[in-house]
Amino acid sequence: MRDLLLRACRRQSVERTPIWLMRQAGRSLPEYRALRERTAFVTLCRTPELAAQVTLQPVERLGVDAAILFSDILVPAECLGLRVDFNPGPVVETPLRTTAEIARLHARPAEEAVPFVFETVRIVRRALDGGVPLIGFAGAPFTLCAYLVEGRGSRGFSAFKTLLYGDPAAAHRLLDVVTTVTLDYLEAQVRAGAQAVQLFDTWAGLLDRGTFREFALRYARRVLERLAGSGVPRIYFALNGAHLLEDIGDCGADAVGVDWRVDIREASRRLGGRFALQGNLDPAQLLAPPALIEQRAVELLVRGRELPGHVFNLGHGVLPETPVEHVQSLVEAVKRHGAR
Ligand code: 1CP
Repeated sequence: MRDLLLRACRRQSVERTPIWLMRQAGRSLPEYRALRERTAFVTLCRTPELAAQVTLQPVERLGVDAAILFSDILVPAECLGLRVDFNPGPVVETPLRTTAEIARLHARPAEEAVPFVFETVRIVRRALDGGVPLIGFAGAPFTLCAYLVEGRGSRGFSAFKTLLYGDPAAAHRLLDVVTTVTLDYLEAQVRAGAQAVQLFDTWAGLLDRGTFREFALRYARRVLERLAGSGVPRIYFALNGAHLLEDIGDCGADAVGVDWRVDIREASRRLGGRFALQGNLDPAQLLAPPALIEQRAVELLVRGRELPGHVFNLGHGVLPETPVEHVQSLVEAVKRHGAR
């Protein structure tokens, strides 16, 4: 197996810095756009053969060192009986707003509620056949709850914050149920064959340190610590989390993703030097000409050599308008200059 990613996450020695990219599947790939012209996003997520095909597209086209399961963070909402549409981001049909709605929630086992996810994992693993590892993922409990309460992506998530600050007991009850669902969902991905997992805490950066610890970190840590026994590397990524790094040091993961707003060496210091780091090129750098992309890649690789482990990635997802040739040139540059 080409296990550079797994070894880098575990801070073991690697011959070369591995690279994969958040949102490496999706609109920047012509073959994804072609499939999407004919097929709705939810259908892609719910049809194992199609989801597997999309998962594999960037591995074939870009030569990245890992595949990441193609799905969406809102898929496990189905374990709670909640309906989600995509337009293009997730929209929850009836957002959870009252204590009574939260008290009524009941979690079904993920293997029963969303079996297509685990079938996708099995198909991808067979197709990869000992090649690059497959990363499973979930939204962190805080971020998933943000969508369940707000109903959709939002600038400040004020409905969600109204619940957090106005009725913390109900918020904790919701976070608790969602944590159970998230853990079950990730454990089932690992049983099906996922070889690493990433927890995306996309909206955690909306919080100050104290509320981050209370409503986000606590629940992410519960998921990550309970996955320790599964033996797969665990990555925690909080977007916009530079002000939270000292706290993120308590997340219980093997590796921490950082966005581009912070120098990755400073991030490592503030995390106590205890983690492999993943990141952190600004996704918009990929809009520049390939020669400049190569320069930025080399600079980041040099910084990465000072870390206990480095997984090259962007600081957030590939922008849909990125020319695929530019993404390819980034991967080639990391492979050419990434010896460690
Ligand atoms: O129209 C389309 O084709 C759909 C666009 C799209 C795609 C390609 C969405 C809707 N989701 C995805 C796939 C996806 N989502 C992956 C696949 C694997 C890969 O990275 O290649 C992953 C890991 C996610 C996770 C995800 N979905 C996150 C966490 C990571 C992040 O980006 O911060 C979040 C916040 C979402 C919500 C979401 N889903 C889709 C969109 C456009 C959004 C964000 C916008 C919003 O909040 O409204």
